[in-house]
Amino acid sequence: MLSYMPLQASTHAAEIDQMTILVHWLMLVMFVGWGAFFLFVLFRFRKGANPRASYVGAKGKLAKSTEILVAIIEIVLLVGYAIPAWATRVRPLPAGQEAVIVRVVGTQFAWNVHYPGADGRFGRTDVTLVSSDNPIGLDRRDPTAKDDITTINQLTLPVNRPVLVHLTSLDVIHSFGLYEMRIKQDVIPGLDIPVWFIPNVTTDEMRQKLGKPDFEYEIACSQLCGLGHFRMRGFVNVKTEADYRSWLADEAKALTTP
Ligand SMILES: [Cu+2]
Repeated sequence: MLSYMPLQASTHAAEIDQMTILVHWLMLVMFVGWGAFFLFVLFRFRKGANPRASYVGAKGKLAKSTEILVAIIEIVLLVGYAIPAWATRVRPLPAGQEAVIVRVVGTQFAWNVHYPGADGRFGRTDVTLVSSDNPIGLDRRDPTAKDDITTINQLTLPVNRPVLVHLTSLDVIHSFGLYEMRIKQDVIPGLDIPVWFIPNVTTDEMRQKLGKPDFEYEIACSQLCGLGHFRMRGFVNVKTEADYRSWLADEAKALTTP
Protein backbone atom coordinates (compact mmCIF):
# COMPACT_ATOMS: atom_id res chain seq x y z
CA MET A 1 0.00 0.00 0.00
CA LEU A 2 2.90 2.36 0.70
CA SER A 3 4.74 1.40 -2.46
CA TYR A 4 5.61 5.06 -3.07
CA MET A 5 7.56 5.16 0.21
CA PRO A 6 11.33 4.58 0.29
CA LEU A 7 12.16 0.96 1.15
CA GLN A 8 12.72 0.27 4.84
CA ALA A 9 16.32 0.08 6.03
CA SER A 10 16.18 0.21 9.82
CA THR A 11 14.76 -2.06 12.50
CA HIS A 12 12.02 0.36 13.59
CA ALA A 13 10.94 1.39 10.05
CA ALA A 14 8.16 -1.19 9.77
CA GLU A 15 6.56 0.04 12.99
CA ILE A 16 6.52 3.65 11.75
CA ASP A 17 5.06 2.57 8.41
CA GLN A 18 2.32 0.51 10.05
CA MET A 19 1.28 3.56 12.06
CA THR A 20 1.35 5.74 8.95
CA ILE A 21 -0.90 3.26 7.13
CA LEU A 22 -3.42 3.13 9.99
CA VAL A 23 -3.54 6.93 10.27
CA HIS A 24 -4.09 7.22 6.50
CA TRP A 25 -6.94 4.69 6.60
CA LEU A 26 -8.58 6.65 9.41
CA MET A 27 -8.15 9.90 7.47
CA LEU A 28 -9.58 8.33 4.31
CA VAL A 29 -12.67 7.05 6.13
CA MET A 30 -13.14 10.43 7.86
CA PHE A 31 -12.66 12.36 4.63
CA VAL A 32 -15.25 10.30 2.78
CA GLY A 33 -17.58 10.23 5.80
CA TRP A 34 -17.49 13.92 6.62
CA GLY A 35 -17.59 14.80 2.91
CA ALA A 36 -20.75 12.73 2.43
CA PHE A 37 -22.26 14.23 5.59
CA PHE A 38 -21.50 17.75 4.32
CA LEU A 39 -23.21 17.03 0.98
CA PHE A 40 -26.20 15.55 2.82
CA VAL A 41 -26.47 18.66 5.01
CA LEU A 42 -26.29 20.95 1.97
CA PHE A 43 -29.24 19.10 0.48
CA ARG A 44 -31.25 18.41 3.63
CA PHE A 45 -31.15 21.99 4.95
CA ARG A 46 -31.40 23.78 1.61
CA LYS A 47 -33.34 27.04 1.57
CA GLY A 48 -36.13 25.60 -0.63
CA ALA A 49 -37.07 22.98 1.98
CA ASN A 50 -36.42 25.25 4.98
CA PRO A 51 -37.65 28.76 4.22
CA ARG A 52 -37.36 29.73 7.89
CA ALA A 53 -34.25 29.08 9.97
CA SER A 54 -34.69 26.75 12.93
CA TYR A 55 -33.31 28.15 16.16
CA VAL A 56 -33.36 24.74 17.83
CA GLY A 57 -31.09 22.89 15.40
CA ALA A 58 -30.99 19.25 14.38
CA LYS A 59 -31.64 16.61 17.04
CA GLY A 60 -30.03 13.52 15.47
CA LYS A 61 -27.60 11.47 17.58
CA LEU A 62 -25.59 10.13 14.63
CA ALA A 63 -23.08 13.00 14.53
CA LYS A 64 -22.31 12.73 18.23
CA SER A 65 -21.86 8.95 18.20
CA THR A 66 -19.61 9.26 15.12
CA GLU A 67 -17.47 11.80 16.91
CA ILE A 68 -17.15 9.51 19.92
CA LEU A 69 -16.21 6.61 17.63
CA VAL A 70 -13.51 8.69 15.90
CA ALA A 71 -12.16 9.79 19.28
CA ILE A 72 -11.97 6.14 20.41
CA ILE A 73 -10.07 5.13 17.25
CA GLU A 74 -7.67 8.06 17.76
CA ILE A 75 -7.08 7.03 21.37
CA VAL A 76 -6.35 3.46 20.23
CA LEU A 77 -3.83 4.77 17.66
CA LEU A 78 -2.20 7.00 20.24
CA VAL A 79 -2.06 4.54 23.14
CA GLY A 80 -1.66 1.35 21.13
CA TYR A 81 0.84 2.52 18.51
CA ALA A 82 2.26 6.02 18.87
CA ILE A 83 3.16 6.00 22.57
CA PRO A 84 4.82 2.53 22.51
CA ALA A 85 6.80 3.53 19.37
CA TRP A 86 7.90 6.76 21.05
CA ALA A 87 8.82 4.92 24.26
CA THR A 88 11.35 2.82 22.32
CA ARG A 89 12.81 5.96 20.71
CA VAL A 90 13.45 7.63 24.06
CA ARG A 91 14.53 4.60 26.08
CA PRO A 92 18.17 4.62 27.33
CA LEU A 93 20.38 5.41 24.36
CA PRO A 94 22.72 2.78 22.96
CA ALA A 95 26.13 2.80 24.60
CA GLY A 96 29.21 0.66 25.02
CA GLN A 97 31.19 -1.39 22.53
CA GLU A 98 28.20 -2.47 20.51
CA ALA A 99 27.08 1.04 19.62
CA VAL A 100 28.53 3.37 17.02
CA ILE A 101 28.56 6.91 18.32
CA VAL A 102 29.10 9.83 15.93
CA ARG A 103 28.52 13.55 15.87
CA VAL A 104 26.87 15.22 12.90
CA VAL A 105 27.18 18.98 12.65
CA GLY A 106 24.90 20.80 10.23
CA THR A 107 26.14 23.94 8.51
CA GLN A 108 24.91 25.97 5.58
CA PHE A 109 25.00 23.77 3.47
CA ALA A 110 26.66 20.51 4.46
CA TRP A 111 26.62 17.69 6.96
CA ASN A 112 29.92 17.39 8.82
CA VAL A 113 30.54 14.02 10.40
CA HIS A 114 32.83 13.56 13.40
CA TYR A 115 34.00 10.13 14.62
CA PRO A 116 35.75 9.83 17.99
CA GLY A 117 38.48 7.56 16.57
CA ALA A 118 40.16 4.61 18.30
CA ASP A 119 40.09 6.16 21.79
CA GLY A 120 36.30 6.45 21.66
CA ARG A 121 36.45 10.08 22.81
CA PHE A 122 35.48 13.12 20.80
CA GLY A 123 38.21 15.73 20.71
CA ARG A 124 37.64 19.32 21.76
CA THR A 125 35.95 21.60 19.26
CA ASP A 126 35.91 25.37 19.29
CA VAL A 127 33.97 27.77 17.10
CA THR A 128 37.00 30.05 16.79
CA LEU A 129 38.82 27.22 14.95
CA VAL A 130 36.09 26.82 12.34
CA SER A 131 37.42 27.33 8.82
CA SER A 132 36.84 25.88 5.36
CA ASP A 133 39.51 23.22 6.09
CA ASN A 134 38.11 22.52 9.54
CA PRO A 135 34.33 22.97 9.33
CA ILE A 136 33.62 21.61 12.82
CA GLY A 137 36.44 23.55 14.51
CA LEU A 138 38.25 20.45 15.79
CA ASP A 139 41.27 21.26 17.97
CA ARG A 140 43.91 18.81 16.72
CA ARG A 141 46.25 19.80 19.58
CA ASP A 142 43.87 18.18 22.02
CA PRO A 143 45.15 14.61 22.72
CA THR A 144 41.66 13.11 22.38
CA ALA A 145 41.26 14.83 18.99
CA LYS A 146 44.40 13.36 17.40
CA ASP A 147 42.67 10.18 16.19
CA ASP A 148 39.31 11.78 15.39
CA ILE A 149 38.00 11.21 11.88
CA THR A 150 35.97 13.86 10.09
CA THR A 151 34.16 13.67 6.78
CA ILE A 152 31.89 15.97 4.84
CA ASN A 153 28.52 14.67 3.64
CA GLN A 154 29.60 11.04 4.08
CA LEU A 155 28.23 9.13 7.06
CA THR A 156 29.67 5.62 7.01
CA LEU A 157 28.03 3.07 9.31
CA PRO A 158 28.12 -0.66 9.94
CA VAL A 159 24.96 -2.70 9.42
CA ASN A 160 22.99 -4.26 12.30
CA ARG A 161 24.56 -2.22 15.08
CA PRO A 162 22.87 0.55 17.06
CA VAL A 163 23.96 3.97 15.82
CA LEU A 164 23.75 6.99 18.10
CA VAL A 165 24.05 10.31 16.30
CA HIS A 166 24.63 13.48 18.30
CA LEU A 167 23.20 16.29 16.20
CA THR A 168 24.06 19.93 16.39
CA SER A 169 24.27 22.94 14.09
CA LEU A 170 26.79 25.72 13.61
CA ASP A 171 24.38 28.26 12.19
CA VAL A 172 20.65 27.83 11.63
CA ILE A 173 18.05 25.13 12.25
CA HIS A 174 18.50 22.17 9.90
CA SER A 175 16.74 18.82 9.97
CA PHE A 176 18.46 15.44 9.71
CA GLY A 177 16.31 13.25 7.46
CA LEU A 178 17.17 9.64 6.65
CA TYR A 179 14.16 8.44 4.73
CA GLU A 180 14.97 4.74 4.40
CA MET A 181 15.79 4.63 8.13
CA ARG A 182 12.59 6.54 8.98
CA ILE A 183 14.62 9.08 10.95
CA LYS A 184 13.91 12.77 11.08
CA GLN A 185 15.20 15.12 13.73
CA ASP A 186 15.60 18.88 13.87
CA VAL A 187 19.19 20.07 14.28
CA ILE A 188 19.42 23.17 16.45
CA PRO A 189 22.39 25.46 17.15
CA GLY A 190 23.49 25.28 20.78
CA LEU A 191 21.80 21.95 21.42
CA ASP A 192 23.13 18.41 21.29
CA ILE A 193 20.24 16.25 20.20
CA PRO A 194 20.72 12.48 20.21
CA VAL A 195 18.92 10.26 17.75
CA TRP A 196 19.45 6.51 17.33
CA PHE A 197 18.52 3.68 15.00
CA ILE A 198 19.76 0.32 13.77
CA PRO A 199 20.40 0.25 10.01
CA ASN A 200 19.67 -3.27 8.79
CA VAL A 201 20.21 -3.16 5.02
CA THR A 202 23.63 -2.33 3.57
CA THR A 203 23.89 0.06 0.65
CA ASP A 204 24.94 -2.87 -1.59
CA GLU A 205 21.92 -4.96 -0.54
CA MET A 206 19.61 -2.01 -1.19
CA ARG A 207 21.15 -1.52 -4.66
CA GLN A 208 20.35 -5.15 -5.44
CA LYS A 209 16.82 -4.90 -4.04
CA LEU A 210 16.11 -1.82 -6.14
CA GLY A 211 18.07 -2.97 -9.18
CA LYS A 212 19.82 0.42 -9.14
CA PRO A 213 23.59 -0.02 -9.05
CA ASP A 214 24.22 3.66 -8.23
CA PHE A 215 21.67 4.01 -5.43
CA GLU A 216 22.81 5.87 -2.29
CA TYR A 217 21.06 6.48 1.02
CA GLU A 218 20.77 10.23 1.38
CA ILE A 219 20.84 12.61 4.30
CA ALA A 220 18.28 15.19 3.29
CA CYS A 221 18.03 18.49 5.08
CA SER A 222 14.32 18.58 5.85
CA GLN A 223 14.21 22.16 7.05
CA LEU A 224 14.38 25.10 4.66
CA CYS A 225 17.67 26.52 5.91
CA GLY A 226 18.73 29.10 3.35
CA LEU A 227 19.38 29.65 -0.34
CA GLY A 228 21.58 26.56 -0.69
CA HIS A 229 19.13 24.29 1.13
CA PHE A 230 18.55 22.26 -2.05
CA ARG A 231 22.19 21.16 -2.17
CA MET A 232 22.47 20.27 1.51
CA ARG A 233 22.64 16.61 0.70
CA GLY A 234 24.76 13.97 2.37
CA PHE A 235 25.06 10.24 1.98
CA VAL A 236 24.89 7.30 4.36
CA ASN A 237 27.14 4.40 3.44
CA VAL A 238 25.90 1.32 5.26
CA LYS A 239 28.63 -1.31 5.11
CA THR A 240 29.17 -4.80 6.43
CA GLU A 241 31.07 -4.92 9.74
CA ALA A 242 34.28 -6.01 7.97
CA ASP A 243 34.04 -3.24 5.36
CA TYR A 244 33.27 -0.69 8.06
CA ARG A 245 36.34 -1.71 10.04
CA SER A 246 38.60 -1.55 7.02
CA TRP A 247 37.16 1.88 6.15
CA LEU A 248 37.92 3.08 9.72
CA ALA A 249 41.45 1.69 9.43
CA ASP A 250 41.99 3.47 6.09
CA GLU A 251 40.76 6.75 7.54
CA ALA A 252 42.99 6.36 10.59
CA LYS A 253 45.97 5.64 8.34
CA ALA A 254 45.20 8.72 6.22
CA LEU A 255 45.41 10.84 9.42
CA THR A 256 48.93 9.69 10.30
CA THR A 257 50.40 9.80 6.79
CA PRO A 258 50.99 13.40 5.74
CU1 LIG B 1 19.87 22.58 6.11
